[in-house]
Amino acid sequence: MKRLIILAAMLGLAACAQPQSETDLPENVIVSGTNPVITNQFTADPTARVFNGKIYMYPSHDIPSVITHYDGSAWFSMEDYHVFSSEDLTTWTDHGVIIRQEDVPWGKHDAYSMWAPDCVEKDGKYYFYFPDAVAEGRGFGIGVAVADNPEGPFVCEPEPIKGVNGIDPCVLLASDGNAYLFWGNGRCAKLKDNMKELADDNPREVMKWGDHEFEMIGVNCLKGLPNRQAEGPFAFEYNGNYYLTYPYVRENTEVLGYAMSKNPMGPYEYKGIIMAEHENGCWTNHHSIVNYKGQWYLFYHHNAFSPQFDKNRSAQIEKLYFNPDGTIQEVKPTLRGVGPVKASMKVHIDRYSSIDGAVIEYLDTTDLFQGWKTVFAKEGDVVTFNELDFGKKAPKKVIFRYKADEGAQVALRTGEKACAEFGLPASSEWTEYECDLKPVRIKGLQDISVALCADAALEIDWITFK
Ligand code: FUB
Repeated sequence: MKRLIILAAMLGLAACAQPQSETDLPENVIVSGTNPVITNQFTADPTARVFNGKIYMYPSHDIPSVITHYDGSAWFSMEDYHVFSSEDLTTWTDHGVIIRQEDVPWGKHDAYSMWAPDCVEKDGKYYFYFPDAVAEGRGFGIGVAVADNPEGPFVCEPEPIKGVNGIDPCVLLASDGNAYLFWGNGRCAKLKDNMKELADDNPREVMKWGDHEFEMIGVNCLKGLPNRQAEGPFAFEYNGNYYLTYPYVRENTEVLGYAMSKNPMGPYEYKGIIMAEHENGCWTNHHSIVNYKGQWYLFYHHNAFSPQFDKNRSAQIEKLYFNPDGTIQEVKPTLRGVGPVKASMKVHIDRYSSIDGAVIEYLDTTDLFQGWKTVFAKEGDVVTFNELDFGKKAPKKVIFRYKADEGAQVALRTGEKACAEFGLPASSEWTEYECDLKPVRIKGLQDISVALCADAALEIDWITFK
């Protein structure tokens, strides 16, 4: 047996084995495929980058509020950064903390102000840009930390970038050979080749604050465009156009808008909305746009795991499409997200693609990271979960994790077709119940629906197939 295991390991067979369930996975691996993407902590302001064929996400890391705003209200509290990576947008590895507020030589070590970051690669080095409250003086500086690998270890530069005060850095590596730093409210300046300082030939503007005159380096690319409380600029280049995308307040809360230009430093022309206000009133949104394996994606955030406090946000992903003229089609937030979900995984149907009658509730109101459940009551209540991957081999069983005081009759459909009905016995506790799927054979990518056949109180946590 031992010889067989060694042979299997030599052939790489062990490495190829698929995890059977989410619970078999190491602690730092998160499987979701749906929104929110990361389900074990808050992940705001997600910047996605592709390095070495993998997608890396550098979000900021909200925690429950430990500091208060000047008006006494609970406020953003962020003490460190994690980095996550994925090859399939479903299975995410949390590489752990890359920088803590105590590691920043020039930062205020108890400010909890590690807001939206970015990371870019140049000549084999990874440059991580992050805002932090400065220890000396007031406001935010932007720091750089450098690593040989996208997951670190990152080493902080001793000083923040000189001439930059503000938040939310984004670095555009433009096809003109220059790197441009965008930050704050759409301000942009060219970086030196060392990626750590502003170039000497940047334009300079003299600004006035009351009687006080001061000089700002670079240009304000959002001057004259819709920009009320704009922040979080994310710039990228595609098909000969530069895009400056940014959150701003259109009415009461933030939308994601964008402008286009033929030059990295503008002038930019406003083009419209990428994502409208969050319907639940979550005040901020913050995003990045990335092409991974030929598909464009919008990474953004929402307060799904913290509906009562919108400063605890979570990263979500949607597909993004361009029109032939280069403009961007508006993106709607979904629960289903973009990651492939295998029928053999726990399929959380509460991350539905469509719903009729059934309602979604938190599983455990004392620990929202436990996720959600689908609550059925009336005959015909139904949820549909799109693009569930059954692979080439039809499963023989379906397992429901459910509760139903009096039992319930449910139907499983693929597309429009009802394919099987199951009687779930009465259970007031969460229970896993296995039903025979034979002779139904479900293969390939399928939209599946779960519907209640007759009035009953039924709650489903997840279903899975084997
Ligand atoms: O995460 C803190 C701040 O909220 C970010 O820097 C802004 O873009 C907004 O998302």
